[in-house]
Parts: sequence; C-alpha cells; structure tokens
Amino acid sequence: MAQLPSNQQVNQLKEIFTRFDLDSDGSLTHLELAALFRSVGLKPGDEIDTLIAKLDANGNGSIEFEELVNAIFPDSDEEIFIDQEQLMKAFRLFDKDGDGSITPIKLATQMAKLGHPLTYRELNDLMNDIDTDGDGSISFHEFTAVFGMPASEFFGIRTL
Ligand SMILES: [Ca+2]
Ligand SMILES: [Ca+2]
Ligand SMILES: [Ca+2]
Repeated sequence: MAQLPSNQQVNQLKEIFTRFDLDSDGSLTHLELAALFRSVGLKPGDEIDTLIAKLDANGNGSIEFEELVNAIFPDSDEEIFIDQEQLMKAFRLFDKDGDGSITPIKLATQMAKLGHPLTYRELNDLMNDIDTDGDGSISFHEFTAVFGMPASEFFGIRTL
C-alpha cells in the first residue's frame, strides 16, 4: 500500500510549486515548467507538453498544485489539502470584512453566492452547530473544528 504524503512532504512540494509559479496564479504554465526543468538541469523540450498532457487532469492547459500532488502521490486523498492555510482561505471567503468572525449574515450571503442558499432554519441550525461558544458568530477556531470533520462538504468547498 502506498504511503500518504506527510504534511511536510506536501509543504515541501508547495514550496517548490510556489517558487516556480512566477506569476503566482496558482498554476504552472508551459513557460513556468520550462524554468523548473532548467533548474534541475533538464533541457526543456517536448517532454513538457507530454508532462502537461499527463498531469493536466482538468484540461485547462496548465498544472495546478493539486494536479502536481496527485501525480507525485497518486493515492493521496483530497482531505490532505485541508490544512491551516486553506482553512484560513476558506474562512476569509466568508469573513468578507476581515474582522475575524463570521456572522450569520456573512454566512448566508456567501452560501448564496456559492449556490447554496440557506433557509432561515438551516442557517440557524448551522450556526448552532458551529458556534460552540454561543457568542452568535463563528470564530476561526470554531470554523476549523467543523472543517476537520467530513461535514466540510456541507459547505460545498472541497479544494479552493
Ligand atoms: Ca503561474
Ligand atoms: Ca490543470
Ligand atoms: Ca462563536
């Protein structure tokens, strides 16, 4: 059985990825891959096209971090990507004004934008579930606790 990548391995890969993602758009293009090839002493050529064709799972012509990880650790699970950094990104998605808490209104607004409008009752239930200290808003800590569970899919966010 293949080993799942450790967080450290994923982080190392992320570092490499970030270094070569020259325009920081979250994907490696042909040009950026060529730079990566040169840095490890390989001559970029047709191999890059072959590589892209092989790794580009969603067919958009460039390599996203997930595609790179899936290629290097084929048995890795998506859940591995829900690390602190990504949780923070997801949190900020809801916390539009950046005050460090998600109020019911912010939650409802963003869920509607994501195509999952909530009824008043659903919103209430959700708040009750997540707002464990009962102060009426969701802190990052509370948010993290929920995303650590399979219920994360409830939000309709898998990889950001
Ligand atoms: Ca890029
Ligand atoms: Ca792609
Ligand atoms: Ca709270």
